[in-house]
Amino acid sequence: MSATNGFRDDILRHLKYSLGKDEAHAQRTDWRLALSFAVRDRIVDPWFASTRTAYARQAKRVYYLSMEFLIGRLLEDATVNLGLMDQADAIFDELGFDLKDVLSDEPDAALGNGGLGRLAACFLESMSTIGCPAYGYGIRYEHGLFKQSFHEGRQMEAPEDWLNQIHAWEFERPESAFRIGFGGEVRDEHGRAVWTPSEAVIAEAYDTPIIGWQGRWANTLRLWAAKPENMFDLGRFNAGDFYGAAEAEALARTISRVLYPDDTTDEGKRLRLKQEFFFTAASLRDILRRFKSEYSDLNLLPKKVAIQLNDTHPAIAGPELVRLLHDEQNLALEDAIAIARNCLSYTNHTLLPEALERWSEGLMWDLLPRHMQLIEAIDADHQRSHPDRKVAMRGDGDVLMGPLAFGMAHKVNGVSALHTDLMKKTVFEELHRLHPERIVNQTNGVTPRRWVQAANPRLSGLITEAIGDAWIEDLEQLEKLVPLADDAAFRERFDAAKRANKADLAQYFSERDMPVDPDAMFDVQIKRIHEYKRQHLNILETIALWQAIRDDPQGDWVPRVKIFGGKAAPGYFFAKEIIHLINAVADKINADPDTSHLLKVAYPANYNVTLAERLIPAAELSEQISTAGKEASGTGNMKFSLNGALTIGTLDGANVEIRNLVGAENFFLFGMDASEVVARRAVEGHAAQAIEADPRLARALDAVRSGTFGEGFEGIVDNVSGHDYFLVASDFTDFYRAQRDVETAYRDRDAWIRMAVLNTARSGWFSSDRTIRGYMDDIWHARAIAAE
Ligand code: GPW
Repeated sequence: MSATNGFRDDILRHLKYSLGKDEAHAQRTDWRLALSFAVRDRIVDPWFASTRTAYARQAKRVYYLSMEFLIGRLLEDATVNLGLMDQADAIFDELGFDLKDVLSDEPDAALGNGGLGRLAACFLESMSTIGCPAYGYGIRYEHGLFKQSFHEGRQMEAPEDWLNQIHAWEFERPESAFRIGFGGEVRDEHGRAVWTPSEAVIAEAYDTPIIGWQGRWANTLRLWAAKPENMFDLGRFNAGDFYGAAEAEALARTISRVLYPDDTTDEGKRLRLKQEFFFTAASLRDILRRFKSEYSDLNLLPKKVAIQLNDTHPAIAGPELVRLLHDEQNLALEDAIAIARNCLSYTNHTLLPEALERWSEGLMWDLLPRHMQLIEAIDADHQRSHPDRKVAMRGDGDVLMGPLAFGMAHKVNGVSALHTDLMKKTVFEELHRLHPERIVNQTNGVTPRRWVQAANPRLSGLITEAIGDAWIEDLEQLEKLVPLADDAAFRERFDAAKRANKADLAQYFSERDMPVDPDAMFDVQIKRIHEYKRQHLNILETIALWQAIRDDPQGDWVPRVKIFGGKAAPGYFFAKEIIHLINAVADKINADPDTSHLLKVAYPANYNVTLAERLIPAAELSEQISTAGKEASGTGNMKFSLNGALTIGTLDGANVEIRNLVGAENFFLFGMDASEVVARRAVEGHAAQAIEADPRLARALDAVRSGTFGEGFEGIVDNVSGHDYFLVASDFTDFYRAQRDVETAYRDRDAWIRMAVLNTARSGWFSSDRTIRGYMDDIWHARAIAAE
């Protein structure tokens, strides 16, 4: 019997008995599901063991509340973490299938927009790897982030439908359900506030186990689905009113129907507030239920429960926990506030004013009347203890969720050193002065299991051969690669891995009508489309480069493929214009017979986690070019550096820390820093000045304005040459210079690879394992344990 037999038998058994499929008729999806069930079987025991151990040890549990979990596919991650990849490969080989093909059948679970949601997913995996007892809590959106396609270069949005097939990873828990109310009124009953909501929905739990590296520990991701209190109105149905009979159900389900497609801008919609309260309230009730099943003294709560708020989206947790403790558990208000604060902590992910959530007091009174009373009380309580200061949780008729979350948290963290520093100096300046111990930094990280081990098998194989495999759970061991940067044979193999990844990507592009030269430099900017991320700076530089090549087609140019990927929020007009321009420039440049062997633009539609896993291992240049002071951290930047891409970037977010670690000589820096940005903005006519001073920029803008790439781009030209809040014009000249430095460096392939090796070798600090340990030590005071 070969070692794969048990596993193989399980796959075949699931195909037959769980899916009811005969081997002879099984399709790719059937095989994928059979494999998923067989892998899932192997998660259940460690999952139970973890849960039991956490109970037995009376361990403190961490609860990570997030509106978004951008998980992507789960099968490969789980298979890798259980060490089953080779077996699975061999089994499917025998069955006559390509494992890769089977894995790629899984839909990409896009229950998030971008960095914030992906960070939550990396954190879940790291907490399981470390053995930190934890639950992720969020919403089980029926429809994740929309599918993007391009029509005549413009973004089209189609609904995403990941639940339209068997979802192998979740367990429905109809017995774990809570009634969540909205609206209604608050009455005083003998000095006690009694809230009677006017409507209610049921939050029902769905659990997904998240297995850590080597299957030692598994935590739970618990997502809430909204269901009606009463399935349907039989009376109305029997009376022939079929629509009316189903109305209540449809309305209730709306709450978990769709993920809001906004990223760093707040829509301010009533439904969004309902979603936030819905999952936060259900999670808190679940947390209290679990706590009360083990302990009776509520004063123990902060010793046993740490609740992390992923941005302000779950910030209503402050007042809701106070309400549960005070109104429902009869603690004194001051005690309820103190206990809640000692359980809660809050991560801030942006300083952009338009992204700081605020809800009108009118809406709050209407939807959450008791919470509004408590917010007034919490605010007053805070004002009382600091009578000389004016730091309100309310302003201009709005509840300010940042200050509310700050006030109700014992720790508040930023996500990179620069961002945390700016938090202290800007949005939370006054609150920081009052509570100088409260703000701490936890620089973001990414899980090396998914972003190196699984996504880049060629590189991970090479690393493991060179230094053993301990790096997978102790990423700073990559340092051991540093001396190998000077080893010609190692560099050659590193280069070979990168070239093979590039060849795979070139193949993928060519199958999608985007032929590219696999020997050209692969220059990648993948992230949400946003003004502050400045994809328009990148495309203007592309235009200027194209014009320069056309001027001198015989020049010594470095062939390049400019790769873009990303979605725009459907209502974000300017971002959509940028997408249109990139596609229009791609059409023009790619069709230019004089330059297309030297410069191509590739913009694959529907960028998602799965596409990122394909692009990042093949990237050579990572574009991290946001206006300094605007990108809180970035996490893509870390994935690139780990996979041996060099960064061209500003001193923004975690770029600063990447550059410090990999070395300034291995990083292409350009542009103004955060304080220069502020000063520059005060210069009247800064954009016009910059354009006047740089004929290349002027010419690129002229080409756009005069219709070289078609019509409809006045908005972008007017913005860059007018108000230009994000200083595209002022940073252009230095960006162009840095891009030429990149080319000079790239010409010496061997020196380039040396720099790439050093990027990989010195990026080990960016593991989300390190980040989670930081949260555990500084914020949660939680300890890792081993399952028994
Ligand atoms: F606005 N981020 C995000 F702060 O992806 F809430 N979506 C969001 O809605 C917000 C932030 C919010 C990102 C940051 O832009 C990025 O810089 C950071 O690396 C990431 O969150 C994770 O911290």
